[in-house]
Amino acid sequence: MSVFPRTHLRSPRAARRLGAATALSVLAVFATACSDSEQAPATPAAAGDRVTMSDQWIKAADSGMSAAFGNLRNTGDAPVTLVAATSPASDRVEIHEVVPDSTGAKTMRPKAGGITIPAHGEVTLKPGAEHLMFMDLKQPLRTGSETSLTLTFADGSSTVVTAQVRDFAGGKENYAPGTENSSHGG
Ligand SMILES: [Cu+2]
Repeated sequence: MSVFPRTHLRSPRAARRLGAATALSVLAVFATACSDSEQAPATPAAAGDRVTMSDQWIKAADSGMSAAFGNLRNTGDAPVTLVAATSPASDRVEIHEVVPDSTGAKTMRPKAGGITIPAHGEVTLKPGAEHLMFMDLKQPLRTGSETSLTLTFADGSSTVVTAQVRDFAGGKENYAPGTENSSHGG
């Protein structure tokens, strides 16, 4: 059965024109539907809402440097990258990695590009591996106290966690570049 009853069509030519117009309007409807769906995509949650940190702790220290560790888990469907961290306990917090230097000794340095956590994956920050370096403590970090830590991701979102201060004697790496002689738990 035709969409357009014959009685309304004066000639085959008119029928063709009407058919073309109908096709265009159908296309227009599809185009509208498409652009509507583009305007309202399923927005992925901010990285700060998808990443959790567990077992987070920071090494007790009287002054100078210290380091924070813990388990970062990404609950989302896309990788996220931790690009910065801050804490009221330190003027500056850096993301560090530990690599062997030319003599094979463990040396830590700022990690270029930050730390990427795979989709539905996790990364463990631990002594001798990636960690968050507190560069200049504002006051002593006493065992049993805690400090907050703000993690910022590549999309600009962030999350705040509370880290326990713990005694820790291991993880003595040198720091490169610049202060090669300073050794601390990192
Ligand atoms: Cu470090």
